[in-house]
Amino acid sequence: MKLVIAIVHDEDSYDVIDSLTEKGFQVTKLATTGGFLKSGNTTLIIGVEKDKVEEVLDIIKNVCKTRKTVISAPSPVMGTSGVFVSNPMEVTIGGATVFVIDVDKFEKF
Ligand code: 2BA
Repeated sequence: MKLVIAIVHDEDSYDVIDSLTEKGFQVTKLATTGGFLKSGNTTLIIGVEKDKVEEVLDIIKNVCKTRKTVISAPSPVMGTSGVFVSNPMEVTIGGATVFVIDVDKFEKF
């Protein structure tokens, strides 16, 4: 068995969950926060048999879109003069960041 951990955009999360559950996969949704943007995203955990991993990844790939966002990074000027100068920086987020890990043991009690 494998555990798929997929970090997706909040706006894609319900479509991904619907597509996965329609195909019979079980999903747990976690509300998470990206370390870089410090904004919300969604982490999905999906326990799945090894031979079904590609099907899960295809569903995630088909639903999740890349997005661009502009953030205000602090300018180096700030450190030397104390004056805040906004330094816009474009960041591309997702489609999805996915980890697939081995599961040693899976039980339901
Ligand atoms: P964030 O950490 O908020 O990152 C959002 C986006 O900002 C990233 O998109 C990436 O394009 C950019 N970014 C991240 N760190 C950066 C840096 N040090 N310098 C410049 N740009 C940077 P994605 O790569 O698509 O990642 C989306 C979210 O997936 C991340 O949100 C984070 O929550 C998660 N993630 C991505 N890679 C990860 C990893 N190796 N381990 C754990 N979580 C990860």
